[in-house]
Amino acid sequence: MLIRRPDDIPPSEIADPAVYRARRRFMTQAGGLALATALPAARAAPASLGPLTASPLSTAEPATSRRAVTGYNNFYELGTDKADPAENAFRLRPAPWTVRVEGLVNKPRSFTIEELLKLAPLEERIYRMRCVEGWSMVIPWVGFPLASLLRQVDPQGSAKYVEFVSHYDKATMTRGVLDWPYLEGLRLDEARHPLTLLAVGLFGEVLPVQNGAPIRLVVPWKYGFKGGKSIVAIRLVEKQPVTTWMKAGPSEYGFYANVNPEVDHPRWSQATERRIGEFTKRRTLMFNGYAEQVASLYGGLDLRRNF
Ligand SMILES: Nc1nc2c(c(=O)[nH]1)N[C@H]1C(S)=C(S)[C@@H](COP(=O)(O)O)O[C@H]1N2
Ligand SMILES: [Mo]
Repeated sequence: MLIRRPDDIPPSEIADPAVYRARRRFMTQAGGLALATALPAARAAPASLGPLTASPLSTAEPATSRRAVTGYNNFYELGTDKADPAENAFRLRPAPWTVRVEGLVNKPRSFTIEELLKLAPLEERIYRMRCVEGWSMVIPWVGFPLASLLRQVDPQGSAKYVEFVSHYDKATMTRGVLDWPYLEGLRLDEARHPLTLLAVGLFGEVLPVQNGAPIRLVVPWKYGFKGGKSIVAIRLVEKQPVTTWMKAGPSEYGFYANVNPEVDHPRWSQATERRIGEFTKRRTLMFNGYAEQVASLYGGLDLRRNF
């Protein structure tokens, strides 16, 4: 195995060693590019291999423990208890992986994970996340804006919504419970919003399977369920998609699913939340604290009806 001498590495590439190791591990998992990155000819490494950019869009709040973030999950394909996804992680193989981007676009195509990582520099984005069930976390995601991917496929004028299809394999995953494959959706302007992330990692490391490896959606002003995991297809469509949770409970789960302390879920108050690791409840903030950036997307929309 070829190893670069320290003086082969431009200062711009020197990252936190943990981050660097994680990236190497990712590339190995993602299809054996590790060797290519070690070759001197590849010194001008693709942007996606550069150090993580710290994002001004990150919250300054302390991150939830890695243990909770990777051990307390909703990923029903891998079981319905919070501990199940971590335990059943071995059932999903995150490599090799491709994501089809199709529908109302001028340049439909499939992207391998390696290709996706080259689309934009990877950023660390520390986001508040809130589940409709009433718990919240602060998660240091690693990813790139979904907008960077959408630009590549050139959406047509008739495209108004984006549908996200998760991986499903009935031989190895939960049967029944929900309608599979798991589907999520966003309006095109929400999908293009700079806060909307495709995550490929957390805590500077490759995304664990239970968190949606190798690539998942993260939309911090919406309830956690909007963040489809282990995405295999992204479809640009004209009509508002019917998502998995809308099918499961149309009176409980709307298309928008914006965090809104003023509109309760029939079974859970949305006024307060329990931050995992804390004992006193917090007041839930409008749009999960991202109102300044996203409220303008919903001018004229009755958020009580469009929940
Ligand atoms: N494919 C898929 N994606 C999913 C889910 C799921 O069951 N399957 N659960 C959602 C819900 S309800 C939540 S709260 C978040 C949890 O993400 P996390 O486990 O990374 O915190 O994932 C969302 N994405
Ligand atoms: Mo959730």
